[in-house]
Amino acid sequence: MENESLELDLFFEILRIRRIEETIADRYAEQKMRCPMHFSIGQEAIAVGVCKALEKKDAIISHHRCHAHYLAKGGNLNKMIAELHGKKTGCSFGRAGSMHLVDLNAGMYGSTAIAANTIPIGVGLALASSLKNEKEITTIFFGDGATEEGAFAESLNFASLKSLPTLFICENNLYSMYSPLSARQSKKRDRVKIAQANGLFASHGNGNDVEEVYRLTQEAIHHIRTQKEPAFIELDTYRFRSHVGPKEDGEECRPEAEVKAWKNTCPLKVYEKKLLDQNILTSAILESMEAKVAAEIEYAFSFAEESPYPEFDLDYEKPYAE
Ligand SMILES: Cc1ncc(C[n+]2csc(CCOP(=O)(O)OP(=O)(O)O)c2C)c(N)n1
Ligand SMILES: [Mg+2]
Repeated sequence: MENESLELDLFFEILRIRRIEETIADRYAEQKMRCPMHFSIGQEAIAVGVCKALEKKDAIISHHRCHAHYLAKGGNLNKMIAELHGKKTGCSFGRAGSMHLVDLNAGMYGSTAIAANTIPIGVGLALASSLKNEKEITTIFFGDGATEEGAFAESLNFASLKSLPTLFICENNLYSMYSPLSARQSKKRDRVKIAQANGLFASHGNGNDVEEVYRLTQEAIHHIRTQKEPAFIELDTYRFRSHVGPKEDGEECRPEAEVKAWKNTCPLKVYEKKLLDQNILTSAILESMEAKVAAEIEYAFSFAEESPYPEFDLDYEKPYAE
């Protein structure tokens, strides 16, 4: 959408991703989308702020919670909704589902469900672009839980050793499934320091503040381009739904007060208020944004429902992306 300012662009993207995921969550019970889903509701500002600072030719790679990354990078919404429906018109021809979104036209190189699995794959993409002397940056999105895997440490070391144009984005939502960070990592374990100790440029910020995310990403990209060193950013955030599935805080064992406090930092609501107070956003603009998104979502769902299922075959040699 053509907006009049960077702020409105950022706001629109957060709103769009929120409404798309809310619609998927609301319609999940219809059982037309049969794959497990991990929602990014509450965490959208990271995907939006990071991807806004990237160029179209830059690559991203994601993990099981990938809808927001795919959409923020410019992935095709119709193909995403069709993929969730298991339809032939999906971005992986209906053969993959929610955790394996890919859109090479948008530089979205895919996602997989194995924790930390895509971190070394992203470093491999950066190695390829470095060997070919291309200028693309590869951004790897992963969670706090993934930083406990050996692949994370190995990837930081290799990217740094080979000066690869890699941007590591850790979305710290405090939980790995149902386990809080305090039950999994020492209080003294500092992921920013781990990245620095491996030779990376590293920073830490508020992942629910889209302007801060955008600024930190721009700084990191500047560093990658000028110093030829990879970068790492840890961004604090919180998911508003259950680990998997559309439930609102259902069966989560998360303290009520904690959930409430984080909901007060909602990246959409807080930014909406800020922009309204600054007269950058008006209720008329908001209304037209909501209408535009609603029409886009309605079309995507009709497209998905009217699309055919793929023919049943077990030919695993076929590609999973165009
Ligand atoms: C190697 C591996 N171990 C365990 C799992 C089960 N699992 C699925 S999602 C997840 C949580 C990952 O947490 P985090 O990386 O913080 O991402 P978040 O879900 O919080 O976005 C786990 C442990 C897995 N998919 N892969
Ligand atoms: Mg997590």
